[in-house]
Amino acid sequence: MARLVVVSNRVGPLKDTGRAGGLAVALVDALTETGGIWFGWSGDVSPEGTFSTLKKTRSKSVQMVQLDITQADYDGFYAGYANRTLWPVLHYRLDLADFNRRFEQTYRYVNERFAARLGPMLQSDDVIWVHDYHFLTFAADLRGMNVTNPLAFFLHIPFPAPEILAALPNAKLIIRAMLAYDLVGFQTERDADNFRRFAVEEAGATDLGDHQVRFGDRVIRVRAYPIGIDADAFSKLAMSPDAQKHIKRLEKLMAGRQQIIGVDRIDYSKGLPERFLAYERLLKDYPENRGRLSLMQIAPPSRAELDAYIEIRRELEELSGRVNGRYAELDWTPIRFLTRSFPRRALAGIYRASRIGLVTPLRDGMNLVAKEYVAAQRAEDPGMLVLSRFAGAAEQMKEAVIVNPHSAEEVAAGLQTAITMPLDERRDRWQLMFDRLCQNDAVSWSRSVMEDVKAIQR
Ligand code: ADQ
Repeated sequence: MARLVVVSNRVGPLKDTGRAGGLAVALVDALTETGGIWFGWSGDVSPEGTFSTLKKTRSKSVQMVQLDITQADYDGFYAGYANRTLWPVLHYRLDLADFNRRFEQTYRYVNERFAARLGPMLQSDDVIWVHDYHFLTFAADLRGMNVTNPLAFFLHIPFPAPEILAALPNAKLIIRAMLAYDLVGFQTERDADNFRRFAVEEAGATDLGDHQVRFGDRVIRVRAYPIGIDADAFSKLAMSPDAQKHIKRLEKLMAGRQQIIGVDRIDYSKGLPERFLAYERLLKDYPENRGRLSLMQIAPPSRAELDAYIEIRRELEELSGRVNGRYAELDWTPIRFLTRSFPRRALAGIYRASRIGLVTPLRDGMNLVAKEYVAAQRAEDPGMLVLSRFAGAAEQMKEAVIVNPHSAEEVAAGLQTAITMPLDERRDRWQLMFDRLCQNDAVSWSRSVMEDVKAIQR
């Protein structure tokens, strides 16, 4: 069986530490099946950068290979082009994008350097699977080194409409470089469609139908592979003694009241200030919830060095202070805002103890929190998911209460629908979502990408 080589910005963990998410589990599973290499950035910055000695660790048939970058690479490639240019543009936020030629040059250079370091490790029948927006141009660099192996790519974040992407300088060149992959996978049909349209309308590709485009003499498969979670394992985790401990603690604290839960990295794509405003609106428009339904928002800071993130955190602290100041009672706090991370089993318990899962990104590739929340519920009395129409997950979780996160009124009304939903209806909706989660789990996701890339006629 052909070996698998996975390339992603951060690597591992190879062993399930209890913190690993569905993605790491699915990739380790795929790698273990065939044996292979997981290649990426070490997370370290050193003066030698991509010329440093490779850091290698092995667990059974899987080898982890990591590489440093320099401070200049970090600034231009990671903090620069990846997070200040591509992240906002791909999330439809042209207003936040920083277009800087140096960033783009460093990004292309770091992609080239990673390809140069991976090249010598490749065997002729390896299948290579590259992940996410850090490595859009990686395949073109490998092809430039005469690598002819099957190359698959998966984008974890959204792919915007061509009208948005056209604002990115050199978008055409970046997309043409992406057409050096054999398979380009997205979270949703809409994302795949947006890519196909840009490739055809702007980059000179031809649509062949049946999820394929032609570019030069190459045929590229472009389609949606919605990522899943390990639903069965997560559901069991929510019933584990450790999760029960958290459930008991929370139930004691809530003393018969109910809770809405939000869990997100602090990021402008997650719509957190809008969420706090919608909850405030709920207390105003539906006063029967005062003193009875609180909001717990768990949000570990991410990429804390970027100003945009510091600003959101400040805004959230201010908003929660305002809502709490206005509505808190002696024995009731409306918003609890926790800026820390939790082990997965604790999270599973927190989801299970919460009557509503509130997931309202302004844009999100998929959103695994929505799936984890549903997987963690009690079959006999499940909580309800209130989900943004702009999360990729909304394409598959139509039984959730779907809302427009930009409208505080609409989200408040959605919350009210969820909180008053009769048990029978909650059970029916939950069962449909849970069954679908189990059928489309993380392992079946990686298998379908692998099957498709291997089936490509070359
Ligand atoms: P993210 O933007 O990170 O992922 P998401 O899909 O919600 O978003 O995944 C977050 C993960 O981190 C979840 O597994 C969640 O449980 C965990 N997490 C969040 N806050 C936590 C906390 N405080 N403590 C512990 N764990 C926490 C990107 C894309 C998404 C896409 C995924 C996977 O932006 O759209 O769904 O990749 O492809």
